Amino acid sequence: MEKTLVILKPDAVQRRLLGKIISRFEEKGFQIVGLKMMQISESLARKHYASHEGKDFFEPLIRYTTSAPVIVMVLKGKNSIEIIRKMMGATFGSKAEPGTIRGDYAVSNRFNLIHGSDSPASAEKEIGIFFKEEEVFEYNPIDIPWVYDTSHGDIV
Ligand code: 3AN
Repeated sequence: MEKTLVILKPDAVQRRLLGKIISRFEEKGFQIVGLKMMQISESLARKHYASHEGKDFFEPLIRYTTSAPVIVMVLKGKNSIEIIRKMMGATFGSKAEPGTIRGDYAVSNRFNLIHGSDSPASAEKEIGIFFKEEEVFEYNPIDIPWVYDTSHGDIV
């Protein structure tokens, strides 16, 4: 079971798309183990997007990310990082396939609604940046034996 960080960016909040986007993850079978609203500070945004520092889109990206409140979530599930990246779609709304979150709800090459960790190492780092240990919960959802086949000891 893998954990990943998802950010519903300022445009998702402003456009009242939170329920629709969160529902997709719940309906798919992922478990929400952390969730809060916050306004990302400039220093936090710079830390989160440090790998893009110096690129021409970096400053606009920082302004966008810090412009209004966001929802940050920790989602848990088998292969959650890869599956959630697929559900998000390509980086640009204009290029993302229909059926994906960005493909269905975004057209912009900057306002792309959502962030999801891109590797286990990034997920661990990003969860640590945005959540205190006590803000990430351990609980057993009652439907797990129907979301996965757990009848043989492993999770399939
Ligand atoms: P993704 O969010 O799909 O993982 P990343 O991590 O490569 O994309 O980029 C982080 C953010 O930086 C993207 N969400 C997007 O807003 C912005 N970004 C990435 N590449 C570009 C680009 N070539 N032009 C403009 N903005 C970009």
